[in-house]
Amino acid sequence: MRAWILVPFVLGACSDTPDPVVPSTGCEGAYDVFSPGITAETDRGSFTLELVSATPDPPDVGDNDWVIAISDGSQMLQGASVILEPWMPAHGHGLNPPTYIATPGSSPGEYVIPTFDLIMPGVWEFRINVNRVMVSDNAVFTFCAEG
Ligand SMILES: [Cu+2]
Repeated sequence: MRAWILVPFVLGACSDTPDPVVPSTGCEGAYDVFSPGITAETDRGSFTLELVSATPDPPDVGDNDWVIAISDGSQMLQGASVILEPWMPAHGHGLNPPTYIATPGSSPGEYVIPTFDLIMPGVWEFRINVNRVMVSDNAVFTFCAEG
């Protein structure tokens, strides 16, 4: 009888114990190899994103500056809301601030992402939401910051 009473207590104690496994900060798993001009389609095929330039090249720990060009399949997409959310899937965290709202770039369809500071090495997802009038769609670039 006593053993059955103890079981929930033991399970509860386990779930409060910090995970002893240290998440990887290495370049493991699936990620894209950066080169200027690399493209990504949005999930529902509404838009194509081109990562025109990244400083540093390739993306790395510390301050990063990106320019993205977006088309809708027939023409460059102007006047869109473009928001970047860097996310580290292996660790379940992003950055602070979590999101970066792009401003229009120097040519039609170009968007400049405000400087974002990658806080640690490892594989990062760069989740980008594009919203234009009634169409909202998402694309992801995945790169490893070697540090
Ligand atoms: Cu992390």
